[in-house]
Amino acid sequence: MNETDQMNPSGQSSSARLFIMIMPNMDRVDVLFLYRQMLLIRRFEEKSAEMYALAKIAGFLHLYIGEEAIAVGTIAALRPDDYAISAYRDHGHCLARGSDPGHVMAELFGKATGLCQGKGGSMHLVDAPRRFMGGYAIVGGHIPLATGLAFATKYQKLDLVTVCFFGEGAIPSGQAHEALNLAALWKLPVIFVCENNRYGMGTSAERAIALYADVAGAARSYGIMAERIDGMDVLAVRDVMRKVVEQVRGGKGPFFIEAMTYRFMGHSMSDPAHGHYRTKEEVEEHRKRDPLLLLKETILSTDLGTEADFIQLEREVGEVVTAAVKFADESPFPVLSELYNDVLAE
Ligand SMILES: Cc1ncc(C[n+]2csc(CCOP(=O)(O)OP(=O)(O)O)c2C)c(N)n1
Repeated sequence: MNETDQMNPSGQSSSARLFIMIMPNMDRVDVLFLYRQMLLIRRFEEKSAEMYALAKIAGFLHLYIGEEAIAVGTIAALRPDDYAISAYRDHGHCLARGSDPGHVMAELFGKATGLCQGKGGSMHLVDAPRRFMGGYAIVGGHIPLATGLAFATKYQKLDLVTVCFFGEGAIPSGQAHEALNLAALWKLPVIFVCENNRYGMGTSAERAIALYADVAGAARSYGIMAERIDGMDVLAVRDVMRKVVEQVRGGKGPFFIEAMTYRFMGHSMSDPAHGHYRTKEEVEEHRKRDPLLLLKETILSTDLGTEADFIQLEREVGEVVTAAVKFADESPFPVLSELYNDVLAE
């Protein structure tokens, strides 16, 4: 705020008021909440990487760092009873849906107190009470599940939407096309959110996907409405999603979002942040549009928050993540007989 700015009775500067008139969906509580959710995912995942290096977490660990704005912006537009489902890069979606960080960390540790009693691990988080219907490890394998969930809610005449998150690498797969076809044919209330981070493991989209220049074109070819958005800008994601959710809930059929993003880390913990398939310079270039940085700049420049707010949020989130690790570490491993529970054998 500059010296000539005047404060209005609500404590906002005139420049903040002007911005709010242009972007009526912004208020202090909202924007700080969005920032907190992204910060929680970021700090939780940084801590998971540390725990992986200490061998507290086994198996695969795929981090979502850099892509947080998509999960947070999208889920902010949902009702608590709507469904969400995602692939193996799922910690961010699950935390954004409101799952308890202690139970999520315990699941990564393979502990009995984990979201799935320690039997799912990082790639298979499920929190049914929060309508988070899972992380799935088979690329594109959950897209038909999302279509099925949407079919079930329509069949039961419920006014719910299902959001399905997946990477652009799923688009060339057969099941993605079958699912898009049925969703379009039956006008199902499903929103496909393609998180286009430009790489599938160590292969760039240009080298693997014929439609890489217009991934959303796959959906349009089935008559599904589609839009490409900036997946690094959480406010843009949330505002587009609010309109899309309203439209889909209103019975207009499915929608496809291609959210352009970038993963700052390697594909998984076994891949260095910038392997042989991309340069350090490219990663650094994208880091300039870090979603946390972008939102922080907006909040400060509109006087919706101060440096003190960010210090406070860091402290709060830091405590939550520390407590999550302590909970996971002190929890017991599942007993051996648990192996035979939750197993379907007919
Ligand atoms: C059907 C299938 N084929 C191959 C793999 C191995 N695989 C794991 S992740 C991955 C890349 C997927 O990239 P994308 O869908 O863009 O998601 P991202 O990892 O970039 O989030 C591949 C090929 C798999 N898990 N499932």
